[in-house]
Amino acid sequence: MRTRAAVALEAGKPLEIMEVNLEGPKAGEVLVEIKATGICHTDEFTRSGADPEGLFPSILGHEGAGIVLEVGEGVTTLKPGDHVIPLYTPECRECASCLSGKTNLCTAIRNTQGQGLMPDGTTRFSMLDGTPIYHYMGCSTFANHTVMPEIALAKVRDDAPFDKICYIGCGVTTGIGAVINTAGVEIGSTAAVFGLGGIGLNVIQGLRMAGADMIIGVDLNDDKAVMAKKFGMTHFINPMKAQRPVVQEIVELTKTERDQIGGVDYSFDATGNVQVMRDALECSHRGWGVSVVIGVAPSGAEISTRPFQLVTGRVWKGTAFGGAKGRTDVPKFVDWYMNGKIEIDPMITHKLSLDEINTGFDLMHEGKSIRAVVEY
Ligand code: NAD
Ligand code: AHE
Ligand code: ZN
Repeated sequence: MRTRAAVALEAGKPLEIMEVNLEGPKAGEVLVEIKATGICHTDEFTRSGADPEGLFPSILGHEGAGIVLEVGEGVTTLKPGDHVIPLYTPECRECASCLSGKTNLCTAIRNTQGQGLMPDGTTRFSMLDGTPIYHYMGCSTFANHTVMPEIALAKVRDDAPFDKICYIGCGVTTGIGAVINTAGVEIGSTAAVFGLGGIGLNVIQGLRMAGADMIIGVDLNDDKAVMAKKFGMTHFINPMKAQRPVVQEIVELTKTERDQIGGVDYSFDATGNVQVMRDALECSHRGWGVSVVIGVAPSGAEISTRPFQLVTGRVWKGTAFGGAKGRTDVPKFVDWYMNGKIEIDPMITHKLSLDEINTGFDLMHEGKSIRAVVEY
């Protein structure tokens, strides 16, 4: 079949909207009509050329929602008409990682996924002249139709709006999951969140759900504080305007009469900046602070700190997709949204057509959007 897609032809160039060829689903695969997709900073990370795994030409996008149109041979858990959310972290329930019960990082198809290919080592997308187009994070939601492995689709209830629940495909689950699954934040905790964008706001939402007492937001853009306050941020620091280095600011803010050491119980990087990751670790409390890296850093970037920071009890962790097991947990997130337990609507600041998708990237760069969602 043919479908319309925004294709990343070269690193650093705007996406080009065009008709592409899409082959039907092979065994174990599913054809999905994408109804809506968010634009995550990770899409920009890859589009810009900063991603060591970036491939071109490719169809980016990994935060979608849609409807199953056709299933390939052997597919048993999905049927045409089912509503689904694509998973860049699949859940096969059979690999050593899934069976370990210790991680959400299913390894069943990670190798081919990282090479922009379907599990059989081929691509379903091509240009009209036959040039193959790579898949992206196993999803490619910047196409109106995509083919995905059955194990990389979460079946969700069919009364949930696509233009909102697409965000559960990455940002919402990553942010809330980082708090609940990865950090395991307890009621009454203190926390700092670096970067108040599409991920950081969901970390804040997760912290409020977990019952954190003090939620310190850090961003270079003052405008981001407005929404963060609505989601539960109690204090805001703009490091460019603060009197002291941000680590010191946070340590002072968290000192109490009884605790003269200071530092937050939990911190989260949602910027992808390695210096920020260091600050996030170092503002966490001596003896027990846990700092979670969420942001993805450009090719070649490395984190560093004095080992003393770890010797003295701080723990540095990372999270992908908020530690969520996609097929199991994503339908629950959708229920939480539909039942009013979590909020999504205010964070979707812009709705665009596929033809306007590059505007979504511009808005992100200008710091004007939280999530821009493309509706097909
Ligand atoms: P975003 O662009 O919406 O938000 C980033 C925010 O960070 C912005 O508000 C920006 O002003 C702020 N910021 C940038 N530099 C800063 C600095 N030095 N100090 C303080 N604030 C700073 O991006 P997003 O979609 O929220 O994504 C955030 C990061 O999370 C990206 O690196 C993205 O690739 C990553 N991410 C990771 C996962 C995962 O599973 N680990 C999932 C989704 C996104
Ligand atoms: N390709 C990058 C890594 C990017 C990365 O860490 N991706 C996250 C999801 S970000 C979603 O917005 C992830 O899931 N990582 C685990 C994995 O297996 O990719 C690089 O640096 O090579
Ligand atoms: Zn993402």
